[in-house]
This record gives sequence, C-alpha cells and structure tokens, in this order.
Amino acid sequence: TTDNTSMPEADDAALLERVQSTFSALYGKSPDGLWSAPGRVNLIGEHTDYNEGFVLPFAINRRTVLALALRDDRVIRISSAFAEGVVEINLDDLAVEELGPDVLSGWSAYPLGVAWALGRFGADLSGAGDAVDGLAAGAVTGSVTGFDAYLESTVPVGAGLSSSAAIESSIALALNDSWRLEFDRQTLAKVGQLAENKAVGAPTGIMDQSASLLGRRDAAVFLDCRSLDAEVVDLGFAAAGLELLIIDTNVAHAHSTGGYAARRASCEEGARLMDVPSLRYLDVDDLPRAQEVLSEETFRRVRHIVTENQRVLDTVRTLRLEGPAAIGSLLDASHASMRDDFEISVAELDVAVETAQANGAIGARMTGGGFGGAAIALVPSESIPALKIAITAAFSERNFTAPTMFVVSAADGAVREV
Ligand code: GAF
Repeated sequence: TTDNTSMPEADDAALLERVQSTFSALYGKSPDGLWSAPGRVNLIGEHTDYNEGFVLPFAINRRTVLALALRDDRVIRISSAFAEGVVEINLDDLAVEELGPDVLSGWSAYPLGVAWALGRFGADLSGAGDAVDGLAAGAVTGSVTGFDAYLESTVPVGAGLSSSAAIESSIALALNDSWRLEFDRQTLAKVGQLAENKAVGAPTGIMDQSASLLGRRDAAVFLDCRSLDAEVVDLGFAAAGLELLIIDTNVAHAHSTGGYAARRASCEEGARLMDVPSLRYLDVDDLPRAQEVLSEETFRRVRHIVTENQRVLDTVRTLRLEGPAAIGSLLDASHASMRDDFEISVAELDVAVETAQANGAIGARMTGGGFGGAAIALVPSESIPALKIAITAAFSERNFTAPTMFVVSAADGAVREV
C-alpha cells in the first residue's frame, strides 16, 4: 500500500508479542494461546442487516489480539489497554438467563457479555457439567472454568469500523476453543450480537460479527442476513490499482443511544404497516404501494432499505463481472440514500464524501451505523496523496475537527494465532 498509516504486518507481530508479555506480567504465567479478530468496513449494505437484507462488508487489517489462560476455579479476570486495572467477576454472575443492570459495565461488558452469551447458546456456565438443553444446536461442553485474559486492539474506537465486534469475535473464538465448545462461526457471530444487544445495550444486527469471523484476505463477505448464507467475493482492488481510504471524521457515535434504535423502529413499523415479516420481503416494485400506505418519513426509511438491498446485489454482480472500478456509482448512490432518505449522515461525512468524489475517488460513501464515524472512498492509488490534502483543507475551511485518514486492506477473519 502507498499509505504509511495502514498497519504493516511487522506491527501485527509486535502487537502479538506485546499482548503475550503484558499478559505474563499481569498474571505471572503464560497464556494458553493468543487469538485475534479484525474490525470491518462495510463496502455497501447499510442498516439492511436487521431488516434481513444483504450486506457486503470486509474484515480489515486492524485487529484485537487477546491472550487467555483457563483457571482451575470459577474466577474470571480480564484486563485491556482500554483502561487501567483488572476487572474480576465470577462465572456464577454470568450463569444467568438475564444479566442484571449493574453486572457488566464499561469496556469489559463486550468480552464478558460474550462469555454470558455463550451460556445462552448452550455452554454450561453453571459448573454442573450438563449442557443447557434446547438453546442452540451444536453446543457441547465439559471444561467451562474461569479464565484470565488480556486484550489490545488496533481498531479505532468510534470510527464505525467495529472495534466492538473485533473484541467480541476474538473472545468468542478463544472461549469456543478453550472451553471446547463446538459452535460454528455463524453461531459465534450470533453470540457476539447477543452480547452487544443485551450486555452493551445496542440493538445492532449480525453484520459486524459475521465480517470479523468470516472475512477473507482481499475479499468481501456477501451475507444474506435472512439465511445467514455467506459467500466470499473477490475485491480485486490491487489488480485494478485501487485502494480503499478510510476518512474517520472523529465525530464519535454510539449505537446504544438514540438514532440507531429510532431507525430500526421505523423499519419495523414500515414492515408492519406493509404486512411483511421484514423489509427484505419488499423490492423496488413494491415502492409505489409503500408510498401510499406509509407516512412520508417512514416511506423514505423503507425506500433506503429496499434500494440498498438492490445496490448490494448490483455491487456483487458488478465486482464479479467488471471488477471494482465499475462500482463507484453504486457507492455514491448509497451515500445519497443514507443522507436524504435514511438521514443518518452528518455534515462532516457529507463533506468527506463530496470532496472525495470531486478529487479523484471513483466512489465514496459513509460507512457503518452513521451519526458520525467514517466515510470510505475507493481511489486510484496515485490520487490518494492529493485527495488527503483536499479533505484536510475542506475540513479546516469549515472548522471541523481534523479527520484521520488511512488505507485499509481486506484481511482474514478471526483466528487462533498461537
Ligand atoms: C452498526 C451495526 F452494528 C450493524 O449491525 C449494522 O446495522 C450497521 O451499523 C449499519 O449497517 O455497525
């Protein structure tokens, strides 16, 4: 890559070593293993996941690395580079149907929420030795004990790059291995989503954890969020001389507050009034009827979802038939739909996208849940330096906080490293 702020592989090795040595210094022993899971960027398909629609994210070369060692008692200790100190809890606190309001909080709600959610999917956290019946297929258990863990991440927080899914997927895989559960990756994605929904309180869909667990180098994950069928789609950016630039506006967003939940509620209302189980059951031919049935605002929310599903399908087909240089107008149309119909963009994202479009990008859009976070621009390698200068200038002219820009590449999903 031409961009020195994207993470070269040498840094990955240094990160692994640091996590291992910090773990040993903290707990006075070696970890049983190291696991890692990436953040993700969504190429296209926004807010379609919880509408049972289509998404096309890819895992990125920014990761959470987690070191873990099982204990022979029921104590859990976990620590991270996010905050000082070690959080300590007992497995008994997680062996419950519903988490009490104050059991988990702060950054540790993400990893400990996953430990709890594994129990909800059938792992026996009670210490009684029997799997919980009927909660999920495929769960077997025998070795559920407490553990010590330490994690660090190079996924920027609040940028719309799924730092939370990276944490969830790293520990989901680590505990699946360590506790000898036999969940497949699709199920581990659901475990991460349940943790996010119930332990963190963000009503998010299945996209981010799926990308983090199913990602492949140089490829995107084409996921049908109704069946959870996933296909790998080659991106071919390098062969086309293109790079994907992240423009993090540094406007922080959180999906456990306000706007995200409101959009989800509008979609559910739209589906109810159109008498379908989810908006996935509507296509562009249904829009005239939707316009008659729905309020003006709900109609625009529904139109975003319906047209965005179509754009994902069109992007997959275009990537396969023509390559990435031909997907620019789909990215641009996706942004316009989020700005005008779904209304989840902010001024900083619009300026990033418009400046990219005017300075050599073949397409650009905001990415992720919206209300802040990052935009992406698909850019010929040689245009990147000038584009960065143009964006920095456009932000400074408007007195916006300076953005952070870096190139990402499509990386492999969660993996046991050592
Ligand atoms: C966030 C959520 F976590 C995803 O599930 C998805 O809905 C996305 O926003 C919007 O496409 O990343």
